[in-house]
Amino acid sequence: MTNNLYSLLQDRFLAASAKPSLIDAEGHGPTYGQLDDLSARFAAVLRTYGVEAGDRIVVQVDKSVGAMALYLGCLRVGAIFVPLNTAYTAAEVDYFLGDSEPRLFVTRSLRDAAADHVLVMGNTPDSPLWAEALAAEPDPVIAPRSASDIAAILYTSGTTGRSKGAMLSHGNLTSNAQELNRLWGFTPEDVLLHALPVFHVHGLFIALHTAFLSVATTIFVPSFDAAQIKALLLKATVLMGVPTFYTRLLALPDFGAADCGSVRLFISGSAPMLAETHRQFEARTDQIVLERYGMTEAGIITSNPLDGERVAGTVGYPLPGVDLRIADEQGQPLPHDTPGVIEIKGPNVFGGYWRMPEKTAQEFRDGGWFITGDVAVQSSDGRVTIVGRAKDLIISGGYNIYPKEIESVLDAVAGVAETAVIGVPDPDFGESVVALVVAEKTLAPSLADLEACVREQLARFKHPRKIILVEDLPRNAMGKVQKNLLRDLYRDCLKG
Ligand code: MLC
Ligand code: AMP
Repeated sequence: MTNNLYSLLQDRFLAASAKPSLIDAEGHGPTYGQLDDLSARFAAVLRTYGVEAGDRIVVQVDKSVGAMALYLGCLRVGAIFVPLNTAYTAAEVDYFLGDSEPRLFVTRSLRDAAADHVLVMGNTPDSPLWAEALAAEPDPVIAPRSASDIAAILYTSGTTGRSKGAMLSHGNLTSNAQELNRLWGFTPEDVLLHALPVFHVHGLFIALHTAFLSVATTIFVPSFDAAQIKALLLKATVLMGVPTFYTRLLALPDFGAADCGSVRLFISGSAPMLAETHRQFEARTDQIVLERYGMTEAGIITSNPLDGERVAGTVGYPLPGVDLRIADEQGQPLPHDTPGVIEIKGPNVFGGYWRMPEKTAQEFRDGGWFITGDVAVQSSDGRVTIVGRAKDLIISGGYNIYPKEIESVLDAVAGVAETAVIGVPDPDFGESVVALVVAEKTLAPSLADLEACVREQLARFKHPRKIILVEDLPRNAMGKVQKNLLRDLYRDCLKG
């Protein structure tokens, strides 16, 4: 018996082979049978490049049916899929290639890179790798995999500024997909509206695996455009998104209940949704958004209920099979209603960071508890409310941005003495990045130098919306920069 996730998906796909799988806004796209066939062709091509089970395949391509067939092809071969944000700069990508040592790097345009083979794929079937797959004979073999074999590595930035590759196994992905399928009541009649990127767990695993397992049809659009989503909601039953999706829909003056008649479920996560957004959404649409909480390292961890009460500002209950506790800094469990860090254990929790045993050991406690870094309270009935973060992290439009990474880039600019990067409230993205820079006494850097350096090295979404030169940074008695004071001081600096 194999635990390859694709074997489970294939059973479902072939039982509903005539059903549309991933369709575009006009309703065109492969059936589940055709998606299975296309993934077998990608698997054949991977094997011609010598890809074997356990090899890494780094993929930085646009969202498309071909990209998803490539992902499924990797599962078939037992290769490890390593998706990268399309916004990453060459400098960022080079780090991931060096760290993961892939057999193949699939990219949008040809470039020199540290991989055995560099293959090009665009978002149309005539682009090189996709065309090669279409011309190949389907390879029906599905590599046997155990539940603990790695299916994907997803890089997440770290508080040290160095990205870590979270290793997710076939067992991790399968258990979370099955649980969510039940919990959110997915059926083959569902139509999922999908506007998320497919290089993060939200768009790739949480959304797609759930739809795939129930052979629901997915309307698969390249990115989020509020007016287009409003129109497509008329054909959908479920929308999954980050809070920015909902604030942008609410910003459309004519968005309301008439647009949502066929939708049974609106789900939000990846960042906190303001209680005010929940309230406005319900007032405008008569629908209560179901908020859930997740993480790259574990997929979905808690969810508000499908049938019970959905409470704004809370993230609901631990998924069945997930053990969750609120603990102090030493890992001692705390009583109900007492703030502490969320620690979790369960079949969805990753096995560790790629080639970083020490980092992995730091983030797990004895007994296998993973320290999430999110601060929450849990009420006596088990409901979890996130109240803060123990990790220095900014979440902008659902993307995680680690201040340390930006500080390291700015610190290296000539004339910079020290820096502090903070998140300030932003009505669209939830939080936005602001950098405070202290210049050296003798040589001050220009704003243009600082901006140029950031532009060259970091993806656009990480760029500070404002860089402010300051005299000094406030510190506590231990000499640590007091970011909470800076966040208060500069909270309105982007306004006006
Ligand atoms: C785009 N930009 C962003 C940004 N997205 N800047 C900061 N934060 C973001 N999230 C940049 C663009 O490059 C552009 O630069 C400018 O900001 C404005 O772009 P836009 O056109 O308004 O943005 P858009 O392309 O519409 O994207 C916004 C978005 C997108 C919210 C739709 O960011 C998105 O899809 N986010 C989802 C992220 C996600 O999937 N997270 C899940 C992580 S998994 P310029 O040059 O034009 O100024 C996870 C676990 C879990 O967290 O629980 O799910
Ligand atoms: P990522 O590492 O990109 O997977 O982001 C995971 C982080 O997003 C979590 O550790 C939380 O800090 C945050 N997050 C996800 N969902 C929610 C939510 N519903 N409310 C608050 N924070 C969330």
